[in-house]
Amino acid sequence: MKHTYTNQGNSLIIILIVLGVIIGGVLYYKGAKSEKDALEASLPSSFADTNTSPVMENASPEIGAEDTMMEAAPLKEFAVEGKNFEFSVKEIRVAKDDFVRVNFTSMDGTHDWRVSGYDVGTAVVDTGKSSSIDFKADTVGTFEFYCSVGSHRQMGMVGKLIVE
Ligand SMILES: [Cu+2]
Repeated sequence: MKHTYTNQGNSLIIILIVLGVIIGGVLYYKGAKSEKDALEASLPSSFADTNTSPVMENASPEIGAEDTMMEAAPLKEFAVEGKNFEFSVKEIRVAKDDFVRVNFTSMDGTHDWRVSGYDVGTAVVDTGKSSSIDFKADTVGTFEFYCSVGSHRQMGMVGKLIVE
């Protein structure tokens, strides 16, 4: 008799626990759903309509601005022209860890712009064509930049990249 009573007591506790879990689950689901609805309701002016409504692009310029990588370090940009057989810029000086962009244009002949010791360079371009290269100046030192076409380097198509 006592044994049976104990079992009934245990069953009641189990039923209460199961009910609690079910009720808790329903409440959690509703809560999550309303959070999701609230999130979606706050989005139309930014993410939700970005793909379908180009007009909205200017409405949310602040989105992602804080995450922009370009703000991490300054971008130092240089325009370099090449001809037979010299560069318009003989020396490029930057600070360590600067992001460097070289916009190279051939004014006459087929040339490129490469940095010895950095293993970076533009494409080889013909007269009137341009090519750009981006790199991070992460190694301090003085490096020779040069044109890798034919014997242009030996003929004087060189300069100095100084990272300090
Ligand atoms: Cu050249």
